[in-house]
Amino acid sequence: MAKSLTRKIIDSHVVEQNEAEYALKIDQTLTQDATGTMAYLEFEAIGIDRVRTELSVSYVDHNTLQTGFENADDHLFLQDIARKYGIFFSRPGNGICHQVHLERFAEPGKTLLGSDSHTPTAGGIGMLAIGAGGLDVAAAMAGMPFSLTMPRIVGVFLKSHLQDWVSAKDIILEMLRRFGVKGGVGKIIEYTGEGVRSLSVPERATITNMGAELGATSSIFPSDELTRAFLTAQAREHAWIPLGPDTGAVYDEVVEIDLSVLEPLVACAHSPEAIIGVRELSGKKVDQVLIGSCTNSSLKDLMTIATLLKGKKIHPEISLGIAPGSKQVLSMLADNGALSAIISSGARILESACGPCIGMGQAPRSKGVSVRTFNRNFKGRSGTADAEIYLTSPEVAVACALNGCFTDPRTLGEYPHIRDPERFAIDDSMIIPPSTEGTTTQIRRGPNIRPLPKRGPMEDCLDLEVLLKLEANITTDDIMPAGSKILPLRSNIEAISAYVFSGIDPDFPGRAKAAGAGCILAGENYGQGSSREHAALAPLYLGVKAVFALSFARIHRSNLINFGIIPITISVESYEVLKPGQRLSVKNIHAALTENAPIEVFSLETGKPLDCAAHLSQRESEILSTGGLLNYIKSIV
Ligand code: MIC
Ligand code: SF4
Repeated sequence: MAKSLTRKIIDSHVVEQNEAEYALKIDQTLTQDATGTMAYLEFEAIGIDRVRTELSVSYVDHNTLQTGFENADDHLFLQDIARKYGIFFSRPGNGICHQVHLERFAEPGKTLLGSDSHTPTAGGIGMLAIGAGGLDVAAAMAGMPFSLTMPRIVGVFLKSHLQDWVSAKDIILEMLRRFGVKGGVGKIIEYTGEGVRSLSVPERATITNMGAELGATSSIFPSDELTRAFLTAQAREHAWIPLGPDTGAVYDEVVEIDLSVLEPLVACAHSPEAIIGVRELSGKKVDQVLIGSCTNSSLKDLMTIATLLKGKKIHPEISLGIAPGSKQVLSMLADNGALSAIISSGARILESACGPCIGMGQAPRSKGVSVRTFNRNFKGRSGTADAEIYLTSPEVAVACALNGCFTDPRTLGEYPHIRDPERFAIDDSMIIPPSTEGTTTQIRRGPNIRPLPKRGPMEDCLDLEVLLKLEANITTDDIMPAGSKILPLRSNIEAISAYVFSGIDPDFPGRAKAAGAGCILAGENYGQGSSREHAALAPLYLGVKAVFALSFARIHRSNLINFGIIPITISVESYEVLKPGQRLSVKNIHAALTENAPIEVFSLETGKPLDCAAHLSQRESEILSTGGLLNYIKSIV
């Protein structure tokens, strides 16, 4: 049978397969600092001397705003861990993990598991790259395969090519317009067709990056001559292999996008799926414009905006912030003079890091309107609860910065066609290679780096209070918010647990602790967004033992299982009758986990059964029985 590209990579990496799941060999891993400290505490707990992957990289890009000792201590801890266990360490200032990984490490045909939901960015180079919780990444670093339910493979056929002023961001916004934030759940999105040939690797990476917002397991492009040109320009031609789908490859679903009819689009506040054409917003006042993030901070993106800003000044009512994605991009802008055009326009230059994308500075004014080239605009994520965040391409963002209001970039005149250089400036001095004398390294652990919370084996019966009833599409930012105040607590579960659901219900932590054991009730797609396992670990610390939801987002569901919280699917009827404060009894858990018997859930108020099911694979049941993935790994090694 003619195979898709995804299928080829899966087939070449399958180490075990049963009806429900595929276990894949993982070639490379990446972590970032905000999820990395936990991932490495978990790796230490597994007790292996050295990573067993082909390549593992630890990046520092999220927690770079050092308002106290915590983040700097974390950076040192991560640097020591990398030295000890054979991991490359990308120092703070070197750039955003996904941008740097694409430039310096990603390889077509290989697999990558990263403790960040935007890991699929590397799919732009033809790699099967998947986001996961830190513990799954720790297990992969220990040489264990990564299991996933076989996703449906969607072939997206790109036809023709984009018009001037319409860019790669508009392709992924079009996908979000058509399919929404749940549209990619359980799917790998494979881009193919003649239109692929008009998109460079960084443009492809913008699209695969934001496949995370569709809820997709991964997104991928073929590896072709343009991939070869990119790798050659990065002095990594040796990593290139040609790789694409067979002619007539069979897909589970097929989508067609005619690139020539796309228009500049915008994702409106507060969801990446609230898409409209920029024309419809024309004239609406904008207060802030931010350019950067792992979605749109490549050299091409930044050269485009520098060319558009050259010789002009931004609107006096606009604050424009620019964070180049990597040190490579920033130093090339400095060397070729583009940085000076950006600075002269009135832009504020931020360091090469996630920065405002994760609420680390640049919070907009109250009720402000902020236009960003980022990938997420969940309410409150910017640091200003009542601000409206809009997601756009760099072209739209610059047009807004120049005019002070939403502006169709097609009014700006001639389009600057920027091409990638034949050779990028290569200087890996901010990446510390693994040391050969790792074992003697002493790990420096600051006082905020606290041991992992432990959980014993699964109980057979649980009495749980319904602590909170939530709507659909609850994000991990809702569950465990980020931002400059909370992010420095990522290495300290006890401290960070005080902020669980703080944007929705500040009393939640106190109520959960008082209840002793509790559960959360939610609508569809519970836990969409980030891979942060703190959204499972911190609720666990507060006594949450189960989550009842109409459906779950993939990474968060795995994180719940990894920490011994049972994800239970509930019917709409049962969801509707339940109220916060009611008590539930969950029975027969052992039989449900070991013999596939139905899990039994009763309302303690009415004595009536609820319509629930725990759809677990055998591996997931075994993990839950032992009380989580760490206990499970210890039970099998
Ligand atoms: C995000 O964009 O939400 C983050 C911050 O990069 C997260 C990871 C984290 O919470 O540390 C992600 O996307 O997984
Ligand atoms: Fe960083 Fe934002 Fe990308 Fe997350 S989405 S990795 S916070 S730049």
